[in-house]
Amino acid sequence: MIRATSKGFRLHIGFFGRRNVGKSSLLNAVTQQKVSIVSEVAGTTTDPVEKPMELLPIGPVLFVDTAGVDDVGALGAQRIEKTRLAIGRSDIGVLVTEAGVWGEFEEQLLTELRGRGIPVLVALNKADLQMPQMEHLIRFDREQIPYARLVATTGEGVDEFRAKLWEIAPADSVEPRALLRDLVGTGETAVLVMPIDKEAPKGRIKQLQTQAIRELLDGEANCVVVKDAGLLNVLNNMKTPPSIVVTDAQVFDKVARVTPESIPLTAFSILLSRMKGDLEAQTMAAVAVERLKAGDKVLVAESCTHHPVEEDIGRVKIPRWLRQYVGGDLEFTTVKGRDFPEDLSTYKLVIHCGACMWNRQEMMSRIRECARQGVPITNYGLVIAYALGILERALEPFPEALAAYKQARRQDLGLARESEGAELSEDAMSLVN
Ligand SMILES: Nc1nc2c(ncn2[C@@H]2O[C@H](COP(=O)(O)OP(=O)(O)OP(=O)(O)O)[C@@H](O)[C@H]2O)c(=O)[nH]1
Ligand code: SF4
Ligand SMILES: [Mg+2]
Repeated sequence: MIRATSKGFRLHIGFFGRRNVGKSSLLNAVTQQKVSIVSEVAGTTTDPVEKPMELLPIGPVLFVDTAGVDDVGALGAQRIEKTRLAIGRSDIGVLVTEAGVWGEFEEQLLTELRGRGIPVLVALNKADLQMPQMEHLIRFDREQIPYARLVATTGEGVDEFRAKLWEIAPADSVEPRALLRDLVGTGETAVLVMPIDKEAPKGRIKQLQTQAIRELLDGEANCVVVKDAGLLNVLNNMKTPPSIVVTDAQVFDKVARVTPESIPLTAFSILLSRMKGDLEAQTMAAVAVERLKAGDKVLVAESCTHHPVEEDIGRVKIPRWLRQYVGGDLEFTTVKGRDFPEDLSTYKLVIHCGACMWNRQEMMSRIRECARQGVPITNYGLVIAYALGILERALEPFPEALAAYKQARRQDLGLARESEGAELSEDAMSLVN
């Protein structure tokens, strides 16, 4: 089945709670489908079960049913770990409990969800068997914790439950953060540079690039899509210069050379940092390259498990340039998908992919974790632009990030290296040659 909306653009709604409280029954009631297996045996759901659907009026959502947080044994511990990962990528957490029951597990889940800034909806299920306790309801009202009484097996209360989901949906999920629609006005034109290289998916263009085209068309803007080799010709033939040129970071240097300084230029991965992450924080982290010393550990993280190609950007090009820049060896660790070390304290820098497949909550949960452990986290495009000496130019469309970058440059110890600018550019060429 072809899904029109990739997972990364869907609002993630996770169902959490103890075993047997009716999480799967509730998912089935909300979706009106038999998505998840239901049984009276505790521990029926083991791995997270995902169900994408259109939930009006919210729009595209991804429901995630999980294993109970009170699971037991060695396998149970692994299941709980997967449930915890699902918490990290939820935009909304549904805390399912049996009406009248509230204990340590519910309290821990509530604390964890709130601690991560995830809006919570408490589902007081099995309300046909037991009434919710007044003291619990008073507490929810006092702390402004939304709740809904439900009987998942009959569907009672499901409409109210859906309405409450809509009420607590984060503003940027109802109106998703812009990729580039705010940068190109009605009737204006953006040029999108897409190298069709070995990494390009066969027979189609990347989801992110499709999203960019769609945003431009929705905003009554125009879009010219071109390969890097054809860019000069296209720019020369345009009577009115484009409002922006957006390129794949892999060809940033070529595109920067061809694009006149008067035309704003940035990269898809920088747009992604703004949309899915924290552009200011990730920009400041790019400057942390200056603090690296030989022997330091660097973590390279990719959100998906795409097959690495020869001269892969994260495994080959960025490590090669960084080693040259630092003038010694660095220890690189590469992780993919949901693998991410719990203890980051030994790393001096985390370089992340753009996370185009993820929702913002999941990327932000990594950014927050890095911040908590005091490790700077940047992304591929930002590091490449920095290496090439064109980060300042690439940030011009984003004044706040540009200001953060300038401040980081001023503060950073690495200013000593500024005099080596010529050498920097030469080293950086190895990134793209
Ligand atoms: N009476 C009543 N029974 C319910 C209700 N919701 C679920 N159940 C029953 O509770 C049992 C457990 O339901 P599940 O949906 O499998 O619960 P779960 O939380 O997904 O359980 P695990 O996957 O084992 O963690 C099943 O026998 C359901 O039929 C409800 O609202 N009322
Ligand atoms: S590695 Fe990251 S940026 Fe590249 S395709 Fe996968 S999720 Fe998207
Ligand atoms: Mg279940």
